[in-house]
Amino acid sequence: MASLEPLSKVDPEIARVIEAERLRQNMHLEMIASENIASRAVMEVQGSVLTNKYAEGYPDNRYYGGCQHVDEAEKLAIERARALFAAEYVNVQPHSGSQANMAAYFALLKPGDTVLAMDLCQGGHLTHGARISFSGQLYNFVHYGVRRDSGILDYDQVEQLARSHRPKLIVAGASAYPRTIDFKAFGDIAKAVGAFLMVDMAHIAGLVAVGIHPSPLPVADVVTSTTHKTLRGPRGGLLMAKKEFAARMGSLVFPGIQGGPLMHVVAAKAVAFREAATPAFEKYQHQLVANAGALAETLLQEGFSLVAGGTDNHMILMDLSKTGITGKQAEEALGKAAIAVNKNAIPYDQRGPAVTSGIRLGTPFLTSRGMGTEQMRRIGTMISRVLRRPDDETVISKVRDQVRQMCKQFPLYC
Ligand code: DSN
Repeated sequence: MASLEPLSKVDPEIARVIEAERLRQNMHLEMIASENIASRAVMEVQGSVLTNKYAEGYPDNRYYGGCQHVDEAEKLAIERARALFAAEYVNVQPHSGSQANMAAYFALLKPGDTVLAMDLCQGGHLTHGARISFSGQLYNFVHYGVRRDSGILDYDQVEQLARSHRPKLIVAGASAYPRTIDFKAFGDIAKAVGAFLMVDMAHIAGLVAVGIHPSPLPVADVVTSTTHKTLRGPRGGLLMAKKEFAARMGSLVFPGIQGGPLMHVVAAKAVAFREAATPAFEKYQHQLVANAGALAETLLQEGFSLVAGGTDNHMILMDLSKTGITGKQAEEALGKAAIAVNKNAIPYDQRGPAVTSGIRLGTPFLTSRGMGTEQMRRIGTMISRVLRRPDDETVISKVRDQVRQMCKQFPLYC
């Protein structure tokens, strides 16, 4: 018989890990741009009996019996995502953003085909053709980047590379780009060279859902995303496409690259899409963008350089190349002050990815705790103090105390 004992009794070691991580999240300023706080409802679904169910296939067409209830959950998830993003075809089964991208590539390309995407070192994604990823090994990726003078996407370069390489697919979307992406410009270029256009909107999906960022859906053949970044759902992937790609995308996700869908996560995605259609979520998205703006303004006033001069979205990329400290040192010093960020390559970085000359900051997590622009200004000042004296334990300790005070005022789950 399956045990009804609580985790603390069955496995005290893992129970301790969870409690320690809960405390860490509660007592740190979590500023990783791709992280967020899932709602209690989303977590409740993930810890539900749906985790017990096998449901290979799609609603009303499964390889297992007893799927009537999980079918309903998946249909709800599909319908809600379709309404939220005005999508023609939706697949909620990809386990991750990487697998959504893999399914899209397999559906549109043959090994060796040429693809044009943003370089990881310029702010792109790992699965957009980095050599260490399956994508870079299977396909002939050509990369575009941002302009050296402005840090803004170089649409002229995209067009020129598209015309000279004639890619079968153009990929737009970024993991470290703080400005609005002109999806229409990408659409026009793709059309001009007869390429498919795929947009990976993982970072900005929440902003797109409420209309703060222009949607890629009207111009892209395929749109992929994760559901746990600004969208604030469970950790997972999402794939949307024009209806002519529906059958191919469906068979590539399952059985092409995945087996049974994680029905507890699929149902949690349905909950997240419902939450994302509420006025409260729209208000939250506006607040996280305002928060990023206030933080950027403070850091600029403190004399720091920001890639692309600031932000239009939820993230900031600090350029530390003229400060004498590396991204790695900055991440470590801020970590000691209980501020969690990630070192990140800046465009044209002279240092390697394990060191870098930048750090990436994001506001989704802190905004979900209820913090506003006033807190962001204070955090900007704290970050500045630490980065000016990264080896000064007294400064770090004082900032850590301030962080703790702020965290107590904005508990993780009130
Ligand atoms: N690893 C993700 C991020 O942190 O941005 C990219 O998908």
